[in-house]
Amino acid sequence: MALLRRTHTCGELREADVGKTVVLNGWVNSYRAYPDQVFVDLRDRYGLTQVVVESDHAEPFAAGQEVRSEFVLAIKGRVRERLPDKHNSKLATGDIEVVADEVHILNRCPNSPIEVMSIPKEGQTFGDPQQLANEDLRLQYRFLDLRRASLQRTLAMRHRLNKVIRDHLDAQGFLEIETPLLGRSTPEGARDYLVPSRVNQDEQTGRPHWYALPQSPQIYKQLLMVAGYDKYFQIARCLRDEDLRADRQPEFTQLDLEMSFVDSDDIFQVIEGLVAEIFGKCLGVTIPTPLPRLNYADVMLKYGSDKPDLRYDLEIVDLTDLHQQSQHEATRALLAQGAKVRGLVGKGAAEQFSRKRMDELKTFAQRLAPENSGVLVDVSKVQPDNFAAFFEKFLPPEAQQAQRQRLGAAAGDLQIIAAAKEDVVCKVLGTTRTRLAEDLKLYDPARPDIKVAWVIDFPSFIWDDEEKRWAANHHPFTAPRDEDLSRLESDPGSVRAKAYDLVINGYECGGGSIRIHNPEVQSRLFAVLGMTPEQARQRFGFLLDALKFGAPPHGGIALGIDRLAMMLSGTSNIRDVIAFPKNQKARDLMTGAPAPVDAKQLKELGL
Ligand code: AMO
Repeated sequence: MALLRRTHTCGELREADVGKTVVLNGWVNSYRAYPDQVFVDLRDRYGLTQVVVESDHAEPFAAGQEVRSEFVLAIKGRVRERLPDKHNSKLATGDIEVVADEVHILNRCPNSPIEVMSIPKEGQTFGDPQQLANEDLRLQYRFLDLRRASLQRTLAMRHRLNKVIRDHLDAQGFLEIETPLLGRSTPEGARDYLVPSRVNQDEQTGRPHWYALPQSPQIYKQLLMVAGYDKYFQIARCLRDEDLRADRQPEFTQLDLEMSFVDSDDIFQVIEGLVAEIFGKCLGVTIPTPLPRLNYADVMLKYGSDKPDLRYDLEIVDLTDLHQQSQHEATRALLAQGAKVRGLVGKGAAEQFSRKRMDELKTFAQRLAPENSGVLVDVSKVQPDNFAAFFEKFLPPEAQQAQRQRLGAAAGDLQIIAAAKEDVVCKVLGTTRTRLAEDLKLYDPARPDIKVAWVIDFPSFIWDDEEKRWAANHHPFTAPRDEDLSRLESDPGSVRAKAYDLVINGYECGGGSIRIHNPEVQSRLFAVLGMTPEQARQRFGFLLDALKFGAPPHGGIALGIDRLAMMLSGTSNIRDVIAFPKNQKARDLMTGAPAPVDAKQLKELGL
C-alpha cells in the first residue's frame, strides 16, 4: 500500500479547517467503541485529534473496531465541527473532529507494559498519566516513555536551549570546534572511562594501550587558545566514572567555552548575557544582570554550601564565640578541637512542628554528619523567657540573650543549632536549611522562580585526608590569584583561585576559571599536587610545551546543559532531561549496557 502521507499533524486542525479532507498519522492514545461509532484519539508529538469512525462506512468501521491503544494509524477523512455540547476547551483541536473515510492500521502494539498517556480525565488536560510506572520499568521501555507529553516537551525545550546558545555565541563571533573523544586523560576529579586500543599494544606484554574518554574538553580548549582560536565553544559530551546523584550522569553535556586575552569580568559578561537570553527566550523569565557575586567563605558560612539556593533567605549564623563560655563538657571538647557552633531559625515555624517532626528533623540532621564526628544537634521551639533548650541552658545569661539576638529568634520560631568541625557543620546545617525550606514551603517549585549568582574566591586546593596531600579544588590548570602566588608552596591552603561557579536555585550549573598560561607556574602547581617533574612531564608534557610556545592569557567556563535543562523544565531528576539516560547504577536498562563481550573481541584487544 502506498504511504498515506499526512497533510496535518494531530495538533493542528481548527474550526477554520471544517470541510477539508485531511490525512492524519499517529498513535492511538485512547479509543471508545460503540455499536455504530468508534472514537479514536489520535496522537503525535504535536497534539491529539478526535477521529470518528461510523458504521455506515463498512470498511473503515471494520478497521476501527480492531484498533487498540498505541496502534499506529493513517486516517483519511473530513473535518467537521463537533456537536455543540461536545466541544473540549482543554484541547487545542477540541472544536473539531475528523470523520474517517479510510482507516489504515500501519502497525500494531501489544498491551503496553507502562501507561504512556491516559485518557484525559476530569480536570486533566492532554498530558502524562496521573500515576507514573516505576522508573526502572520506564527506563527499560524508554522508547514508550518518551511518548509521554512532559518528556516530549522537555526534549523540545532542550533543543531550544541548544539553539539559543548556538545563535547567541555565533552572533558574538565564537567558533564551535569539536575536540576528540579518544585522547589522554583530562582530570576533573573523577575516574576516567578507559578504551583499549586494538592497534596499539605494548610490545613486551601484548597488552593494549589505553585512551581515556574526556571528563571535559579542558586541555584541548586551552590548546585551541595557544593556536589562536580566541573565542571557542562546543556543546560537548563529557564522561566521568563517579558516584551518581539526582543531578549527575556518567555521560553528560557541557556548553564548553574558552576565550583569550580576558579576565574573569569578560567571562562573567559573556555568560550573563547568554544566561539572560536563555531564560528569557526559553522560559520568558527576566534575569536581572549583572549577577550577584558571592564570596565562597561567606556562602559557606551563611548557607553551608557553595551552591546556595537563593530563592529564600534562611541564613545560618555563627555562634562559636558565645559557646566558648559553655558549661557543657562535650561542646567544650569539640570547641577545643576547633569546632564551630552555628544555627538557623525557621521564622514562625514552631506551630507546624510536633515533637515527632522535630525529632525527625534532628535525626535527619545528625545523619548528615559522618559517624564518629561527635556532632551535636538540637532542634527546639523558641520559648519566651525560658532558656532550657540544649544549646541555651549551658550558657551564661548574657550569652543566652546574645545568641537569640544573633539568630533573630523569637517566640513561635523553630531553632536548629549544631556543633561540629566546620565542614561537618556546613553540611549538616546547609542540607537541613534546604529541607526546612521545602517543609515550610518557602518557595513554590511549580513557579519558574530562577535565582542565579556567581560564587567566587574559591580556595585553590583542598586537603585530601585519605591520600594525605593537596588536591586541586577545580582542576590543576586553574590560575591562583596573583597576590596569593607567593604562598603556593609555603601555605597552599590559603591560596585562592581565579575560579567561579554559576549557581542556580541550589545547583552548580557551571564552573570555570582563568587558566595558568605560564609554564613555570603550571609546573609549580603540579608540584604542590604531589607530582614529580617527571610525572608532570609524562602526563602533561604536551601542555607544558604548548604553554612555552606563546600561550596567550586565557580563561573560560563550562555550563552543565543537562542541569540548565532541569532548571528550564522545573525537574530535580536529571534523567527527565536526557533522551536515553543511565540509571543510578550507570546502567542503560533498555539496551542492557554495560554487557559482557565476546572472548574473541577481548583477545584481539590483548585482554
Ligand atoms: P566542572 O567539572 O565544574 O568544570 O563541570 C562544569 C559543569 O558541568 C556540569 N557537570 C555535570 N552535569 C551532570 N553530570 C555530571 N556528572 C556532571 N559533572 C559536571 C555541572 C558543572 O558545573 N573543564 C571545567 C570547566 C572549565 O574550567 O572551563 C569543568 O569541566 O553543571
